[in-house]
Amino acid sequence: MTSRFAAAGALRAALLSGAALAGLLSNDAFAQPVQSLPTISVTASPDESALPSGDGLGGSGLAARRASTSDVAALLRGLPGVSLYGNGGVSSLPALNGLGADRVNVLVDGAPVAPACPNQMNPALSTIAPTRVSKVEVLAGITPVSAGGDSLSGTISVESAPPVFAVPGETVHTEGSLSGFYRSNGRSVTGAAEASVASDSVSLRYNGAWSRAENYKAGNGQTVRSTLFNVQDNALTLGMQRDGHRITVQGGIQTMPYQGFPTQRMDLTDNRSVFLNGRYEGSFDWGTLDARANWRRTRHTMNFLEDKGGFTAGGGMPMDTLTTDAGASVKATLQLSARDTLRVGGEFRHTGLDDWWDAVAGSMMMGPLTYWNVKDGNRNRLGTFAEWEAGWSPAWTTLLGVRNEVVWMDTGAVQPYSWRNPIGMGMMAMANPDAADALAFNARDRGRTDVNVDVTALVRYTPSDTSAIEAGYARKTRSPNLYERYAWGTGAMSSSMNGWFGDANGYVGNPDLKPEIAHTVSATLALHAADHQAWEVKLTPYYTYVQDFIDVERIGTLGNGFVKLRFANHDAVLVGANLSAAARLYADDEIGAFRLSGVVGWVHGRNLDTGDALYHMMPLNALLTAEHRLGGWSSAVELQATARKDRVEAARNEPRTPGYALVNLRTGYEWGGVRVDAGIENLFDRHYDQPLGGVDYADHRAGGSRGTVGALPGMGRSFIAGMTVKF
Ligand SMILES: [Cu+2]
Repeated sequence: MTSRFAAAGALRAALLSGAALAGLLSNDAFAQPVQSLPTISVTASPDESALPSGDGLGGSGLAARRASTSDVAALLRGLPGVSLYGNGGVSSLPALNGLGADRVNVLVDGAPVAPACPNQMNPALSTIAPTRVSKVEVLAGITPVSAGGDSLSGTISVESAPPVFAVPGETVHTEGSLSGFYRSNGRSVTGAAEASVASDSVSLRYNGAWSRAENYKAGNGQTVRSTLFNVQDNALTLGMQRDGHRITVQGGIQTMPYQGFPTQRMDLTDNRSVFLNGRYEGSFDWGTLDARANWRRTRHTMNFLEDKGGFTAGGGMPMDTLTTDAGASVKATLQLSARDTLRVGGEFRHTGLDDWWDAVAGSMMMGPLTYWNVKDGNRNRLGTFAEWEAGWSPAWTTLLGVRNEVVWMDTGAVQPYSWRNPIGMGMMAMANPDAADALAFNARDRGRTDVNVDVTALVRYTPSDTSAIEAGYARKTRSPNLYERYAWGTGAMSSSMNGWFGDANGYVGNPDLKPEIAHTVSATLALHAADHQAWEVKLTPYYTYVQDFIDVERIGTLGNGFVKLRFANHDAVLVGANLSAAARLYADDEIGAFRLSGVVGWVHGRNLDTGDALYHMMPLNALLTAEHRLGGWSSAVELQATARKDRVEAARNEPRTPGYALVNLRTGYEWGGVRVDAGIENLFDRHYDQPLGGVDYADHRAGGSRGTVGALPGMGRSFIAGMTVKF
């Protein structure tokens, strides 16, 4: 039931599964010599439509990522259309085709994870350790409605490994692995363990991972403050199967004692997340059924780590959130005829959010009451879809889908630190705009219901065994998140606590925000050798018009170049293209196989109302990779080049960044159950600023907050070593 779209995917997808997956995780991505990507014999995995599939770079580009990062989002680096907003060391926010954070539908084991922090310190991909990830799928641009709604720019789906079962003739199956990774810059250490025991019908697995790092050094030797982290991840997976039916139950606890946020005014000082997932997969005469349920509770605490002054003067500034995500989804795939496949499904998602800041004893500003940033916030979503895929002939396939999403949200009455205005007396008196803001907020009607409609239409034409064209249109809608609508304080301090943009500006919500609607037209032209191995080229231009794009308007300044912004709807346009190519240079049994691959990305975004650039548009960038493989030994040299960033969003005082080029080396060897990895990232210790890294707020503050803040420097040279033993 593999779709005819499977070769190039819904216009630009990169998929890692099976061997490639192993590749992602074990630096072995070109396991099939010279095959650029894990192909595409994707079984119609019941959870996702058969549509998504592979694209150029995947395997080789991702190889060794696991040894080089503790951040799941960073595993995606180098995939066409992917860029990353800088955040904490394990909490980058991925963007697809220039649209990031909430605008991407990020699913972890089929479930979205709502922001449980006003700075998105605990985004979806931070909730799973890289060593537990067994499958990563990226669908950018024209995304089938069956992949999800409430997003604009595509879907990133991360899955942990399915349960393993004993094969016929094996009474009890056991397997496991131990791995360790070390990265010299920031002295980062990761340890992970996995063990499974299974019969042919019941399976139990444990996964554990622990990772920590100190502050990293930039290329000029300077330590970049607030880049440390510490995270532990434990999960149990129970699987049961019989006669084409499978049930998986998974639960886990993630604890994060600290994570620094160089671009934020606050750091994460405790984050505990508990989750429980259940899944049923069944095969029937009529097709397949996939039902999932999920529950997650996250308790998150922020304050200042040592780099930002620690718990100074009476306890710093404690900030807390408690978030519950609960939901369920059902998808059915019906093979109506040899020509027609119908996918129908529905999902319900609930998020409950409390966000409060305890009073600080003795503080005039922060007391005597608890500040409620969001109280009893809730956001609910009911989605339904139908999608019809038809294979009219071997050359022509069409896909048509419609999705409805009803989103309703509300929040309770809030409270400022103090109702008095001004605060203090005499010469010390200070205006307290939060008191008036809270009164106005509590007096207004805050409940909102959005009825959203998404549409996807795609056609694929395969004129020969060396070419394919896909073209399509998608209308995708995202309703505002709870902070975009309900963060209410316009005070300098209260507003500067909200925002996930890494710019240290202040953000104020807007209950009257409308959902943003993206209309995207895109096409993918793919040319390749008949065997899919000798060479391939793929080009995907896209054009997106976003009606009511949630951008900002300035409502004040905070000093030192920082500004106060309110979320506001504007119309916007994004134009871009992704190009990927790969070629086998040489292959023989004696000296092995050589392969060259590259990916180039370009995007341009503009606010049509103000003429301003959109925020965090990645400048022209390219990743070139030369790889060699011989038996169990694989190596690569990467050249990562990024142009200077001149177009920046004036409204947010976004910093410009110079162009740069980095060289990375890696090699890995696998024999029997043992795998060894080594590498050097940023070989020449180049000093550079990350175009989407945000501002270097922690160093700015440590330097006395003088002048205006600069861009966050990237990591200097790092030596990498890793070892995995399977048993
Ligand atoms: Cu936070």
